[in-house]
Amino acid sequence: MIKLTIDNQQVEVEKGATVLDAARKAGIEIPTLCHDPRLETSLGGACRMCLVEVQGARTLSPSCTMPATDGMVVSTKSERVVQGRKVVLDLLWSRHPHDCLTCSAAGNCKLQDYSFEYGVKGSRFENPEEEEFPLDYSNKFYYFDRNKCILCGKCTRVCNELQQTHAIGMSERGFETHVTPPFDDPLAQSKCVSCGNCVSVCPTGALVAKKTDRFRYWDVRKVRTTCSFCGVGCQMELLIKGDKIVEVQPYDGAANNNMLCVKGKFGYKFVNHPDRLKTPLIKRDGKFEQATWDEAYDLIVSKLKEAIDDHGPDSVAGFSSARCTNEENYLFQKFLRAVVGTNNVDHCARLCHASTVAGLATTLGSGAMTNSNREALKSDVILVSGSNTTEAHPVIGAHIQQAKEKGAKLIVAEPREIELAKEADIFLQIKPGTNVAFFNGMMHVIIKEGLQDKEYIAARTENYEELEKIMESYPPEKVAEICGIDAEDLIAAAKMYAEGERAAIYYSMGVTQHSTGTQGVMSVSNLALLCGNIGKEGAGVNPLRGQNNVQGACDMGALPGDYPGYQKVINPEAQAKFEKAWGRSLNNKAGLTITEVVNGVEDGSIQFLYVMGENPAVSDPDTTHVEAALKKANFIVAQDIFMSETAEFADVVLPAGSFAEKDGTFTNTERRIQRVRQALKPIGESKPDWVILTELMNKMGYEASYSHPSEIMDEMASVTPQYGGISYDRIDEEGLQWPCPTKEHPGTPVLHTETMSRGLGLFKPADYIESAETPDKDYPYIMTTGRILYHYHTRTMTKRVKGIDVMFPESYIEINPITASRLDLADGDKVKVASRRGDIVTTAKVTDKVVEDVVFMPFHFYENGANRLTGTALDPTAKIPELKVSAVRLEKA
Ligand SMILES: Nc1nc2c(c(=O)[nH]1)N[C@H]1C(S)=C(S)[C@@H](COP(=O)(O)OP(=O)(O)OC[C@H]3O[C@@H](n4cnc5c(=O)[nH]c(N)nc54)[C@H](O)[C@@H]3O)O[C@H]1N2
Ligand SMILES: Nc1nc2c(c(=O)[nH]1)N[C@H]1C(S)=C(S)[C@@H](COP(=O)(O)OP(=O)(O)OC[C@H]3O[C@@H](n4cnc5c(=O)[nH]c(N)nc54)[C@H](O)[C@@H]3O)O[C@H]1N2
Ligand code: SF4
Ligand code: SF4
Ligand code: SF4
Ligand SMILES: [Mo]
Repeated sequence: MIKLTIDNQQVEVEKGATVLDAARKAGIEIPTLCHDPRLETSLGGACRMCLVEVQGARTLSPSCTMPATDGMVVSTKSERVVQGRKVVLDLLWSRHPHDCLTCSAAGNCKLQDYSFEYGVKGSRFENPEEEEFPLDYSNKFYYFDRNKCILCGKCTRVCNELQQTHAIGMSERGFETHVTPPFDDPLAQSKCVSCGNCVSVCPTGALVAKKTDRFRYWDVRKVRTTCSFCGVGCQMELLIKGDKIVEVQPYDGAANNNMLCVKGKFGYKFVNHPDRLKTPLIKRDGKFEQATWDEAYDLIVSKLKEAIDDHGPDSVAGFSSARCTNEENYLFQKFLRAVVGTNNVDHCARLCHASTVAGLATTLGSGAMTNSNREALKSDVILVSGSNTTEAHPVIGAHIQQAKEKGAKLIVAEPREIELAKEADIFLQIKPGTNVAFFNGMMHVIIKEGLQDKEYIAARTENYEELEKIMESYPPEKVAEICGIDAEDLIAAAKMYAEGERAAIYYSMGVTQHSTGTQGVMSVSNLALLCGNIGKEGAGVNPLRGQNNVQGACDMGALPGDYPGYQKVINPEAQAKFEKAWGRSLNNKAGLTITEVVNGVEDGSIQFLYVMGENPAVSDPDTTHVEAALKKANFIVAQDIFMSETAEFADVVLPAGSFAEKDGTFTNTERRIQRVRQALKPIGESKPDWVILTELMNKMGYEASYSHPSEIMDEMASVTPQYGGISYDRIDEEGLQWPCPTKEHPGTPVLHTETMSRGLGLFKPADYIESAETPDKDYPYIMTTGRILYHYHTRTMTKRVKGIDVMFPESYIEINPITASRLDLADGDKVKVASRRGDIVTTAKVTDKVVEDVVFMPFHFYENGANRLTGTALDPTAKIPELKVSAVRLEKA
């Protein structure tokens, strides 16, 4: 430890700390314009606002780069220091417009604040001839005003060091220095991904979010909450003026390190969009009419009772929502199980990580991400497969890129040349549907080279013999042939992974959404076990969970076979436990999955379907079939924040409050339970989902009296062992990671450290099986589907964010240039795409991201959507559809 004196105060800090760190530790405020604790210290010191005086030194020094040393005596407020800072401000004003009166950054500007504090009104050095630079207004979400730039360099460093997009830098020298994309291109033509992380750190009004509402920063309220898009679980503050969100700023949560992506930062405008559902609607003669809550409830209750009485409780089914809170998911499944008497409850995890839940539960005993978001920074090798991380989990993608820049090795196994593939040490462009062969090939090489972790295998696993036997038949040449890769690359990747001390695997839909998805997941687990990579910091098997609360929806038992906490409905002890807790006798037959419910709706065995926060008319495979079923349905309730394509088929539509209008919790991909806080009154007559569900329980004669979601949390913690120690008090500032069984438990960042949840890690080898559909003469191309950075799923929210909608208004298909020329297609041409399910006309996007016989479509669109083409082949264990492989035919339209 190092001891120094600052402003007569004794301070002790670790070696390596700067004087600024030491002062902050002692609670002494030193002004800074360019400092950000996340950035590399040695590159700081640009603004010189943090000058301090060190006893014995001739000149003042910036405290942010000066190492604290033993015995140092520092003054942060001496007359010399104050004069020095005034000169800094004076110089800044010499080139800065006096626009504070009309500047939209006023109130959120450090230059303004410090000028006030130090009494600096303008500059002695002012140059009235200064030319005025035009604004760069080209980006859809923010603009750059070079006139207000003070060259602190924070934005460029955030973009380069943290976000890792390298879109902007400092150009030229001396008086001409300025922030810009390469070649002085406009921002819109740069690599910028509109994350806004530069905007969030700009200390002045140089980088500013475009605003639709004029507001002053001193007029807004800030409400801390959790992002409602993806599973990274970024923490943010909503800036509220009146009844509107006017801006979003990142907050420094454990999962996001003060970063956001474009959706979190700029995608909030759906909340106050005029299209929000504002009253209940009842369909009469094919047309929706406004109704009161009582009318809607009465109709729902009578139809629900009719279905139960005439056809039994199993004629009722519900889709719960990974967009809703834990508390709402808990109530939804409780409603179906305890009030209706059926286990027919499922949600989008079925289309997503059902194979992870099944696969990892078998091999490790817990179907969740083993490690934490920011542990990528501790890995020395990172293998990414079937995860387009920088687009689907952007903040985790940035962490992986940071790790790579710090020296970690990166291996990417993917059918598309995604962003991470461009930076990878080894990129294996595997054919869609060949994961099991690929992972088996990796293991074959590792075993052959003797690189497996023999001690770990002996101590912590079982069934190794079977693995060794099956892997024998996957020599690199054979696997290379199946996967369409180079055998040498496979060998090199296997060695690189095996030689890592802390080798992490990140995977997502490219592994799970296959008819062999569960085997793909278990193969990932086999590979990690083989090299002793489970139970270790910086390593692990990391399924990136997709939706903001899909981890929580699974944890809460929105699954047909599981009560909260994965307690099985077929287990009599679990049944007895919940019968006691809920005071009703419960059904011990596992319920139906999403795709089975859709079939049931079509054949009439499901009479009543309750859809809360899901949009299967767009997100389920084979849209034509789904629509036919929904059209035939006897009775549908849709509870949503917008009139979704699914809600159009409903008989009753209930308007729900969005994430900004309710309290609750979301559980992110790293199992962290984080608070969601109400910032606005529900829009119109809408009600938070938990209120609707509570009222419906009572209407159905089941007493429920929750006055706040924290009471639901307390009930659910009492029946869910993993959440046993969670309460709102404990997670107020920082969320906790489950398992957290008791009030004293600190939460669990890394799973399976001592033993696996199931005891020993189980090797579950499988042979490679082809996808259900492979290309043939009639349908010669493999189509794979997925996401893009800007849109979120079925676009109910992102199509209502203007900037996003303008950029990606309609569906398209990625086609390799050779394939395009074979079909006489140019970029932007219309192309007809047909599969065995149907055909669509979309726009060709010619790119070498995909290889010749593979095409890719984002699935976000309803019109000419990818799911018109996808099929319903299922993984037999997890019942997840094969959304990643369909055979298609292309022709110029
Ligand atoms: N911007 C945005 N972010 C999102 C979402 C969103 O809609 N928009 N949705 C969220 C949700 S719910 C989820 S589940 C996640 C999904 O996150 P990801 O799984 O990362 O997203 P996808 O684009 O579906 O698929 C990832 C990659 O799998 C590859 N792939 C296709 N077939 C195969 C294969 O056979 N093997 C391998 N190894 N790879 C293959 C595709 O080329 C694609 O790049 O994203 C979450 N984040
Ligand atoms: N071809 C293809 N299809 C796919 C995939 C793929 O990769 N390829 N991926 C699949 C995956 S991984 C997933 S997760 C699914 C996602 O499929 P869905 O879950 O159906 O998609 P979302 O658009 O997220 O639907 C959520 C709905 O909830 C509403 N909503 C938002 N917030 C709230 C709220 O607070 N309360 C209520 N009541 N409603 C709310 C939204 O308006 C929207 O209508 O799609 C799947 N479909
Ligand atoms: S950037 Fe700050 S100092 Fe400059 S005009 Fe705007 S509020 Fe004033
Ligand atoms: S918005 Fe993000 S990607 Fe674009 S310049 Fe700023 S930090 Fe870089
Ligand atoms: S990375 Fe995910 S959680 Fe974070 S801001 Fe983006 S969408 Fe929201
Ligand atoms: Mo998902």
